[in-house]
Amino acid sequence: MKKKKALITGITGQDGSYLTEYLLDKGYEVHGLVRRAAIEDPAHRMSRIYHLLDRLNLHSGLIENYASMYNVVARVKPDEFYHLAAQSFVAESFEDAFSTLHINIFGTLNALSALKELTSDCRFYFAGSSEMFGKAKKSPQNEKTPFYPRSPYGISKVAGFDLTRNYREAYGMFAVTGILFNHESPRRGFEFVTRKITSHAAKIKLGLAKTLTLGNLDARRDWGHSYEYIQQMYAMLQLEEPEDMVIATGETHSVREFCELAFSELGLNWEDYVHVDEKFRRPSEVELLVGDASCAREKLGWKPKIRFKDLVREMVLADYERLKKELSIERGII
Ligand code: NDP
Ligand code: GDR
Repeated sequence: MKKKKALITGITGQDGSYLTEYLLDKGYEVHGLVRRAAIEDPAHRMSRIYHLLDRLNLHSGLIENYASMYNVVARVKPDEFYHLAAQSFVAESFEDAFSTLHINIFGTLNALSALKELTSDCRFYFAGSSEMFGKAKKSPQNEKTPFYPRSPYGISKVAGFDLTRNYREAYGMFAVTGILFNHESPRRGFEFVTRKITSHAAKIKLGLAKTLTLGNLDARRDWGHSYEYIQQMYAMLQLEEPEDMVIATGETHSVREFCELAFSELGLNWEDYVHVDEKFRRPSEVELLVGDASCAREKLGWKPKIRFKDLVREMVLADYERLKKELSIERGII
């Protein structure tokens, strides 16, 4: 049987790397769109997929450039398109709203437009976000909750959601948005609060840092595991009918709780090390997110297996082991 072809943008990121492993295991031919700089420096800029490089087909390009997108889609003619690339850091979107809106909105429009022109039977997944709910009037949030984005990032994702729906309705394309709540892993970028906490806790334990400075400790998020979430992206594209869906655990925890747990895993008391600095606060904050994923539970059989405590433990122990190994190499022990 002919192999199915998947094209992934954002393949070098947290979700892209897990999704690639998952689809390769399923026998897919996997293609990825990456920035040229990544191809020039694979060990550093493609570290999350470095172990898979000989099984992948990479194409260089920028999502915000229509010619890049058109050429890649024309070359690959994918059966499934996972559009994960984005300027994904909310805090950065306040610093540079123009780039965030440009990359995220045009990236999505370019993908949809190229598919419509070249291969409109391809199934399209758009990485929507719980940040679209923002200052939600109701908790928990589900597919019917009105959007109230609180950052340029959130606004860009609402635009992507609307574009995806419009291409589905106007051109009959199988185009869906996964409204995913925060999901983390040992592959999470260091700028996000979970990884910032686990990497600093590990550094402090090993004597490589003395303190950790954060912003709003009271913010609450619904944190799940990336590896489980990417499986729902795939599942959404296998449904008979296209449908937008929330993926979440239904539990919410504060940044403070995350700190407490991460430090205590290493036998430390977080209050001895964590400081607050206003500079890490956002001009407009999303205080509380918690998802109602009953639709995904019914249609996809979604049920999170990795709970909050296990997620924190996995992340902090992975950082601790990684740093310990790096230290040993540096000191010539191994
Ligand atoms: P990451 O930040 O880990 O990855 C982002 C990816 O996008 C990277 O591969 C990056 O490439 C790529 N990228 C960024 N800008 C461009 C560009 N201009 N051209 C080409 N590629 C680009 O994000 P995640 O894996 O965590 O998230 C995946 C998607 O899901 C994102 O769209 C994010 O907004 C969304 N999302 C994430 C959630 C989460 O909790 N993780 C929750 C909800 C939505 P490079 O490596 O070169 O920088
Ligand atoms: P978020 O993730 O904005 O939810 O977006 P992030 O981890 O950056 O922030 C979560 C909450 O923690 C608070 N916070 C801090 N955040 C960071 N990064 N650094 C700090 O020092 C700090 N101190 C407190 C934040 O104010 C916020 O309330 C993530 C991204 O993956 C998006 O791409 C995705 O769409 C959403 O999750 C769902």
